Amino acid sequence: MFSRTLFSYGNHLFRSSLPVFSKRSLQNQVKMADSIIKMLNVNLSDSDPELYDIVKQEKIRQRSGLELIASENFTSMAVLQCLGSCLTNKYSEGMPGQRYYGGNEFIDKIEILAQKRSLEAYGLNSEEWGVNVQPLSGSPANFAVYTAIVEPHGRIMGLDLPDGGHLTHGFFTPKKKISATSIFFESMPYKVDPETGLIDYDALLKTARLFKPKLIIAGVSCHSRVLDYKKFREICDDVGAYLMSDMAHISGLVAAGVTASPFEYSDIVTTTTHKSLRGPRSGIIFFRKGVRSVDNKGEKVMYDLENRINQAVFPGLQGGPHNHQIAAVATAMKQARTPEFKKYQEQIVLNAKRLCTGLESKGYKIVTGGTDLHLILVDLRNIGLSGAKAEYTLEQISVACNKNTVPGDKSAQNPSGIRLGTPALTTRGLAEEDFDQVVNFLDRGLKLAKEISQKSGPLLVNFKKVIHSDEESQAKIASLKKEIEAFSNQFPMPGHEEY
Ligand code: DSN
Repeated sequence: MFSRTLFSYGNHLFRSSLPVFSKRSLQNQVKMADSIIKMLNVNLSDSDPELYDIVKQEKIRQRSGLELIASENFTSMAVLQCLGSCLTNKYSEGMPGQRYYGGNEFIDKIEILAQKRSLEAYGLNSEEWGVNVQPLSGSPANFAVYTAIVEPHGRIMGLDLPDGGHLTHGFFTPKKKISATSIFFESMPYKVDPETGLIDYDALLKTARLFKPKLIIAGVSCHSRVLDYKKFREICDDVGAYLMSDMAHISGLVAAGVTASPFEYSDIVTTTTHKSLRGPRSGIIFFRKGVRSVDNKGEKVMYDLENRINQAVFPGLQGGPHNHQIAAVATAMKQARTPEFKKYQEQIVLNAKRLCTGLESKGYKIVTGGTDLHLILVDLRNIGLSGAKAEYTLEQISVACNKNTVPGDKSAQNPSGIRLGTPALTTRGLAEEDFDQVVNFLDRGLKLAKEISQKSGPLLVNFKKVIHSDEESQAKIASLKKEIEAFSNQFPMPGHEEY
């Protein structure tokens, strides 16, 4: 159409103001454009068979194995469609209505929808809470909060990583500052009681009074009990700190109302959106608005978190938001308000409890003696197996989980436990009786690991050698893997059939 319009004009003056194209060169250009578009419209399977094949193998792995990593899930077709949409093409630095790029009419609508639905999913009133849906994931969300409200080298307290906290909550070792939180801020960990595995709130209060942090984090990466947010609030008030709750692991359970909500007591709540919430990989920051406190003169002290947090995300730490992720968050938050989602979250907890009692009945020790949530932490010290050997053996039989420190562990490099979570398999429709079978597989896998460990001795490197060379061990692994894959393949998975 472009070429026809241009060549239909006979007016010399008009033509002289345009670049001069010959008919042939325009036809060539159109041809070239056609061939570029053709190339860009080729399916992955044809344009890059090598990569397509790897993606397909990953899909088969996800489907034929037992996915017990507590932080993973299988997201919906609607989320996958947002992630694979044209929204990935757009730059939109800034906030809705105040962008540094043109062409954001629809992107604004999407971000506003994601904000509105995020507040609704947690029953929040927009007078009291604001939300930023632009963080690329949980770690950037947490770092944006610290950047916003804690000055460089200001003080932060979070649960120690070996005790179940997250890296971004400030992890460092005597030899090295590991997390950027501990490099750019001063972090002081609090701990769980090594006997009970429960958070030691009295010790936290004592340390907080001495350390006087600007921010205390109530959040975990591996802890199976409900946090006492009220107690955290009291401790924060005692020392004048902000309370940030990182609900990444439990944000689906919170949205469904099947566990305690951190919102009542927190100043700030961060979350990822891909764990129990079952959305895309992304991050969100909720922050309080309105009155923070009343001073001794009776004057209201207002929260001033909104601009600080928004500016810490952009331009402080990030560039253009990932609009495909934000759209996917919007649709995941819509799903989170359905009755099916509530049932799903209830089933996650029922399944975790069944997994826990099943393993206990076979002699495994569960840290804290149980679970209220979506995960359990198995302490393998009483069976004499390291977390790494357990994880590696289970991986060989198509069971995915992760090695994890247990309270009292000296080294995060050589942890004594494994963390098991139920959100992903619950998405595939497994119910309690199916978890009895999962327990059976886990028990057989761990017994096999113990057997191999007796042949290999303590070192992981020798253990791996035995797994891959000892014929008897290999035969047992192959047979168990086959059984597990046959079991797992019975259950459906959401998403594209093709990949
Ligand atoms: N890596 C996540 C987890 O597995 O808990 C937390 O970010």
